[in-house]
Amino acid sequence: MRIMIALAAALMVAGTTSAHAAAPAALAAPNIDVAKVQAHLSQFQSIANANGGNRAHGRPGYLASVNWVKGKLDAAGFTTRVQSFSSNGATGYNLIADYPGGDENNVVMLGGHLDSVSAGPGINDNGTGSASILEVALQVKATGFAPSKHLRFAWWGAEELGLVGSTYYVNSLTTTERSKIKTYLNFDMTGSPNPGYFVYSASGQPSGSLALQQRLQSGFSAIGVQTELTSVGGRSDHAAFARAGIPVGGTFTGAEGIKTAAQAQKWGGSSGVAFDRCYHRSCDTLSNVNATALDRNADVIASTLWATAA
Ligand code: DPN
Ligand code: ZN
Repeated sequence: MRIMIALAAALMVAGTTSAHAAAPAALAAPNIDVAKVQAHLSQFQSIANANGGNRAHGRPGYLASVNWVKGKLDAAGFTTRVQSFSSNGATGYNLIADYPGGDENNVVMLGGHLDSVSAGPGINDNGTGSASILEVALQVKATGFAPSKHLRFAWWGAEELGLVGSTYYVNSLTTTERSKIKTYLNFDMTGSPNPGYFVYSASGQPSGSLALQQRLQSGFSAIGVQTELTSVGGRSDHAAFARAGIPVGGTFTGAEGIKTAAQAQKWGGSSGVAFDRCYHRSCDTLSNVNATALDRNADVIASTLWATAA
């Protein structure tokens, strides 16, 4: 406050009294370095390679993934917690990471599922969303972002068994804790090899979701990328949050759906071919990721987080 008074006084001396000039400049969101996101994907691939080829719920590659992400966050000063639950006769884990500071009554949450199917390493589904929110979290710390809101990141377990981890988390919250979460943004498959650029439609979602949809859309238009809206309905981890009345949003580059001619015209890639031909297959490896889509989505995740949490 003292700085603002001094600034206003200086401006008055200079003969300009614009209140706008005295407002503190908002810190710009960082451009996320896709090479760093790709390095995290390589770790997930190595973890799968060392654990029977997958990172699935109930298999050693899943817990190894949790421990690796947790180590990165702990080293960056996040407050982490592993929440366990039981599903299908095995223990599952959610990893929750809070960034110290901000208004704890106004929480902005970002999440994605960390488990793969048992058929393969799950690099696009969902190493991509997991690695991207990890790098965004690390950049929050690296840039010294001090948002007015409180930031929480989550890596969900057992999504592939039916959104089990995220549902368990939302159900585990008290009414008070739940009401503090004002935003949930979900990132599930953000580097599909034949990518589309989809933003979750706010239609039918809790009020407040439209602002998130629009912020994600503006993030893409700012980098010159056209988007389409998609109704992901109950197909990913935002669903439990939406059911609890929490505004939700997210991005998606496509799964088993087929790219149309109009979409190929708009986005490049191959029409008549799935957005991700290796969806839920053993070939969902490091080579199953489009680096441009991965990069653009990571940048939009960062710009949307900065704009939402400021
Ligand atoms: N939930 C994704 C999966 O893990 O299989 C697929 C998906 C994501 C489908 C987002 C639609 C929208
Ligand atoms: Zn999947």
